[in-house]
Amino acid sequence: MSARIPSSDAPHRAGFACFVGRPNAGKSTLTNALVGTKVAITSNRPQTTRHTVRGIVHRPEAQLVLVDTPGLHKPRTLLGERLNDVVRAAWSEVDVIGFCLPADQKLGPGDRYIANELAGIKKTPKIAIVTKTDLVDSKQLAEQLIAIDQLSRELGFEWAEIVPVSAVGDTQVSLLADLLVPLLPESPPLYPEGDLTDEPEQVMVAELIREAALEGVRDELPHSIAVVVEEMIPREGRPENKPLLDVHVNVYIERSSQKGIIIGPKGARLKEVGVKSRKHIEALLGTPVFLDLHVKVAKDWQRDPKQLRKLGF
Ligand SMILES: Nc1nc2c(ncn2[C@@H]2O[C@H](COP(=O)(O)OP(=O)(O)OP(=O)(O)O)[C@@H](O)[C@H]2O)c(=O)[nH]1
Ligand SMILES: [Mg+2]
Repeated sequence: MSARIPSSDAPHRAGFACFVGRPNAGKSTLTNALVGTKVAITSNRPQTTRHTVRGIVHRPEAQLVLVDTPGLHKPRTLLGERLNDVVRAAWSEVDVIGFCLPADQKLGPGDRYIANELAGIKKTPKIAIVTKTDLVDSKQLAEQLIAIDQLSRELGFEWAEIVPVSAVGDTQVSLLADLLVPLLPESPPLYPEGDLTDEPEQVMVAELIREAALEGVRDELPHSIAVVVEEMIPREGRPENKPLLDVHVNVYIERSSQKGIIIGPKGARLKEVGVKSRKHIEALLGTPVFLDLHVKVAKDWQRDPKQLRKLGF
C-alpha cells in the first residue's frame, strides 16, 4: 500500500486538454514532450496524426490528460472529413482547448478558420500555444504574440493564456502544464498511476511502422500509407530466456504504382522501414520482435467508405 500525500491543501485536479491546430503545427511533438515519452508519432509531413492520442501527465496534485488530435484542414478526401470530425468531437469533450500556432509561420486562413470555430465554443477555456519558438528571434515571436491576441479580439473572445513553447528546445513545456492544470476540474485521478497513454499496443506498433514509412517519401505518398497490425504471437518452441514475438503487418497503399516506391530497389526501402521501426517496437514491448511486413493495395482507400471502415476510420 502507498499513500499519496498532496504537497498542499489544494484539491486534486484531473481532466482533459486537447491540442488542436493546423497540420504540422507541432501538436504531437508537444504532447510527447509533456508526457516525457513518445506516445504519438510525428513527422515533417502534414496530416501525420490520424486519430486522437491520449498522453497522461502525472503530478502529485493533478493528472493532466492530453488529447492530441489530427491537424484540422480543408478536406480533400473522405478520410480528411473523418479526421476533421475527430477533432471537433475532441474539442467538444475536453476541459480546456490548446490551440497550437507555429511561431515561424504568419497566421493564415487555416488558423483563422480554426479560431473562428473555437470562438463558438463558449463554455471551454482556450489557451493559445505558440509552438516551435526555437525557430524565431524575439522580435518575430513578439509579433506573433500580438497577432494571436488580435485574432481573438477580432472574433470576440479572450485567450485564457498565450504561451510560447519549444518542444524541441524544451522551453516552457512544464510551464504550459502549470497553466493547464488550474483549468481542470477537481477530481481524483482518471488513470492508474504510471500509465502514460491508453493506446492499445497493436495501434502503437502500427503507428511506429507508419512513422518509419513516412520518412523520406514525398508528395502524396505519405497520405496513401496505412498500417495495420494483423497479429502478434509469441514464436513457439523458443527457449524461455530467448523469446521472439512474431508481428504480422500489412502496409497499405492506394495504387499499385506506389508499390515500387514503398518497397524500393530489391526491397531496400521496406527493409529499412522494418529495421528502423523494429528498434522502437522492441523498446516499447520489451521483447525481441520478428517483423513481417507485407505491402498491399487498398484501392483509393482514402475515398472509399468500405475501405476506411476496414482500416479503422
Ligand atoms: N524546431 C522545432 N520543430 C518542431 C517543434 N515541434 C515540432 N516540430 C517539428 O514540426 C514537424 C511537425 O510536428 P508534429 O508534432 O508531427 O506536428 P502535428 O501538429 O502533430 O502534425 P499533424 O499530426 O500532421 O497535425 C516535425 O518535423 C517536428 O519535428 C519545435 O518545438 N521546434
Ligand atoms: Mg500530429
